[in-house]
Amino acid sequence: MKGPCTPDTERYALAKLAILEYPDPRLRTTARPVTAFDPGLRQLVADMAETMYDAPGVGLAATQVDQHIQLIVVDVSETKDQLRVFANPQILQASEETVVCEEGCLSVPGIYDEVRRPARVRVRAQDVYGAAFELDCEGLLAVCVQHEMDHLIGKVFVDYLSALKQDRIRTKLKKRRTRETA
Ligand code: K2U
Ligand code: ZN
Repeated sequence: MKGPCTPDTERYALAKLAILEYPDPRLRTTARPVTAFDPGLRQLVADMAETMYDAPGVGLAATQVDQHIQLIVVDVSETKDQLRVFANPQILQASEETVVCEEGCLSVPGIYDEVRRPARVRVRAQDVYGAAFELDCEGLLAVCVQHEMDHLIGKVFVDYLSALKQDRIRTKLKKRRTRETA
């Protein structure tokens, strides 16, 4: 897959990575900053993008593939050819205005529920070469970036739901896993 962030000089064999499933405790890990902007990072980005597109999803955090560094990939485009890579993302500003969006998560398969988040965020991050940038996000991009950045601090969208709903989700996923492994 040759994405916008992959220069011609570097081509990668792609791998679909295993996605950790809630309530796996590794999803609660706080990611550490990215410091090595090297071919290894670009390989991980290529594999995360492949995994995200295959799922399919519009975002994926390194935490979800058991790599505990501050790295997320996002592509909310219709054409699925606008991959955005955020290393060491920080939210600089968030709007007072909020939106409620029905969210899902590749780590919580089959579960969808409403979460309220700031409608617009200004994000500062580094690209895959370490170059800093700032981006104003709104719409699905704003929701997705906030959802992915939550993963980097060990948060999953179900944490915003009631204790009762969280209990039901854990029971439902446990039953499904038991059925699948039976
Ligand atoms: O697991 C993930 O982190 C990928 C998430 C990203 C996301 C969650 C909520 C809202 C927007 C993005 C999703 O599983 S990707 C699947 C999806 C696709 C379109 C809209 C919502 C969710
Ligand atoms: Zn998620």
